[in-house]
Amino acid sequence: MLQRLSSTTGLPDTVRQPRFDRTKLKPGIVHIGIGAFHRAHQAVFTQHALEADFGPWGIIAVNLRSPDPVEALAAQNGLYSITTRSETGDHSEVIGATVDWICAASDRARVLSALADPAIRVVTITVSEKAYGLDPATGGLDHTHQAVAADLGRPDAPVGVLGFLVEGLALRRAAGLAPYTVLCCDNLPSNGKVVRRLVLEMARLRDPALADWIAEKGRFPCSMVDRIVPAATHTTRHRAEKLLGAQDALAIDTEPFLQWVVEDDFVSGRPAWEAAGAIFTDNVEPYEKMKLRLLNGTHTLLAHLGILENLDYIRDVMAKPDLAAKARIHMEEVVSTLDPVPGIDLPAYIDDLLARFSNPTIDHRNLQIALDTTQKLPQRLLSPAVDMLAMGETAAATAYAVGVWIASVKKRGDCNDPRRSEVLAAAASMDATDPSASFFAIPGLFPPELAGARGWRNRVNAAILSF
Ligand code: CS2
Repeated sequence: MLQRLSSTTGLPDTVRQPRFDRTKLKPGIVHIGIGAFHRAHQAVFTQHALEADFGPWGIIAVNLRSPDPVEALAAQNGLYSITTRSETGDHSEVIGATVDWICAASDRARVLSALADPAIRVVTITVSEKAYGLDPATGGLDHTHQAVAADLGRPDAPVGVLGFLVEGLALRRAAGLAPYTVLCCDNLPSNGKVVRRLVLEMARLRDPALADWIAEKGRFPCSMVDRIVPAATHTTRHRAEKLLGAQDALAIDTEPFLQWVVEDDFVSGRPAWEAAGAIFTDNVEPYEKMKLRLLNGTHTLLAHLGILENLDYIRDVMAKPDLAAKARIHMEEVVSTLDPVPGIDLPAYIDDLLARFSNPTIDHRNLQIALDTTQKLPQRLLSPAVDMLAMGETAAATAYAVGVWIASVKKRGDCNDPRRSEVLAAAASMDATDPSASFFAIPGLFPPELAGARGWRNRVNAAILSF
């Protein structure tokens, strides 16, 4: 049996390795949520930034619940590989920017002491949309969210991302330290502003003076992140094993494309991520709107079309010309809701997205993208629909995409979603002539501008009835 990847593994020359001395790397970042996306995105940017401009920016990788990636990092001295895949071939790179690893569920104290450590200056986060406890109807804290409720009850024993952020900031304030910068890397619009509001709300409920201190001294830059990273499978690990000549339990496949647009507003410094290609700006909003509406909105459409057509992967959907055409139609409609994006040619961006979705070497499961659709609809499909109706447009493509979602839930008879029971109840009580009505009745899901737009709702119905 092959040995496990570790700092003593002799790797083939074809594998790109960290070009800095890992033994000299000190921690400066805590990252919360060490799923595949983080491993193929922020950790890669940090590795390349360290290569260009070495400094104390090693990552302490924290997972809130599952110990699996933490145990794997421990077994591999913090190393893992990414395989960048395209038609021109596979390229393997070992990432060594991670210097420590903690599972919060079993070692809360060590997470809190990392957050309270003056050496930590930035906390980056990828925990997915549903983990924040954001009430879509108010934009504020959802007190019924499990982790939010737990963290409000026991602020000194956090379990959720907000609880850890707030308790960590409280510890720093008590110690007379500066706060850390909180850098949200989840696909939420104005993600930094959203997290700032939620952190302040939670902090205010426990201590108004703490909230005032965070409001004054804390920084929550917005960021837009982009890279297609399918969940790893046995095939992914097998492929990595062949490239590395060693076993890598954390291996992931990803596409060549990589983008990070970050608001340059940090409390006390950051790695030279620009040396790795990150774009720093004082306004991320046009970039994130472009990405959420064109990439993610179309992804949601394609994923549910794929489910309806019994196709496994996004690339399978794109291989059907009639379905690929729907992706283009969707983007060409929604693009009219976007402001000009500095440095980006939108028609070329759309063409590039269609090519990225079609990458035949990327096995991105439709079911993975269909996960948590209720958490994704507002920013991906519903806000552009609201904008288009306000512009006097029919917003036909967004209505079609919402209809496709409803039809796919109905067909599957299941979904993996925090609002699963409500979604399945709506699917079970669909009216023959107004099939979307039970979905529009799910509290807080559709904004009033859409719930009251009869013409748009008729288009949703027509889409549902076409399947
Ligand atoms: C996808 C995203 O799973 C999903 O909902 O749309 O994860 C997408 O692959 C990334 O945002 C690409 O940057």
